[in-house]
Amino acid sequence: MNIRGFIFDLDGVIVDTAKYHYLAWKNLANELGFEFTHEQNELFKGVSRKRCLEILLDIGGITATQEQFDRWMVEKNIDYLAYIEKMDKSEILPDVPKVLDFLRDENIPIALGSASKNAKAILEKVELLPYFDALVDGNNVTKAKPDPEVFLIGAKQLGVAPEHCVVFEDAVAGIQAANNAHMLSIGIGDKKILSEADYNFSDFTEINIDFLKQLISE
Ligand code: B16
Ligand code: MG
Repeated sequence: MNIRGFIFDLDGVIVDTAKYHYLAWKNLANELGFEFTHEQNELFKGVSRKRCLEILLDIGGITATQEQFDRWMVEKNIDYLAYIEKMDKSEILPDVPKVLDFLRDENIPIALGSASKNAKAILEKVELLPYFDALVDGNNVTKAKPDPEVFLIGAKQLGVAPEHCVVFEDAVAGIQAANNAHMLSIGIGDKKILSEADYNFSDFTEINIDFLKQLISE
């Protein structure tokens, strides 16, 4: 399929940071006097921090001043970073290193395409940063997924045409962003939810080396 560049989302693909986002948002919701459930947390996956807070305040029926909004964004992130601080490589999702090692051995460039502004710190904590040739995260993009911007910048930084890139994503908006970028999209997670993906796998244990070889073969 002549794939020359691999782009990975972070949360839900490389590590499960959603559980820490959940705890930090829940702490904030409780402090503001309402509950925040696991089901509601699903709405937050792949969504920017600012948009998450807007949705959270909607759930709680709270109208915030700009000053409060900014303060709660900072508070949530400080709380979240305390969880991130304790992460180590045991939190890498199963068989992700298998895929990254294969790509490194084949000299295929690798990029991160994440909405998180904490992406670099997380990759450092789990000791995967050296694998990445390009990092595109919440600090570099102006338009959120499903806009293709994050992945197009990633492809550009890798020096690979979008048509020769593949994206691994766990969020519907992420799959749509990859499709909008004219890249091959691979859904990691529930096939029913990620039905717009070109290929679907529950996780990386289902992706074998033969499939990867097929992707990079001319
Ligand atoms: P931060 P991804 C996303 O990561 C998360 O899924 C989403 O829940 C979070 O709000 C967003 O990053 C921003 O994260 O607060 O660290 O900037 O899936 O795009 O890697
Ligand atoms: Mg994700």
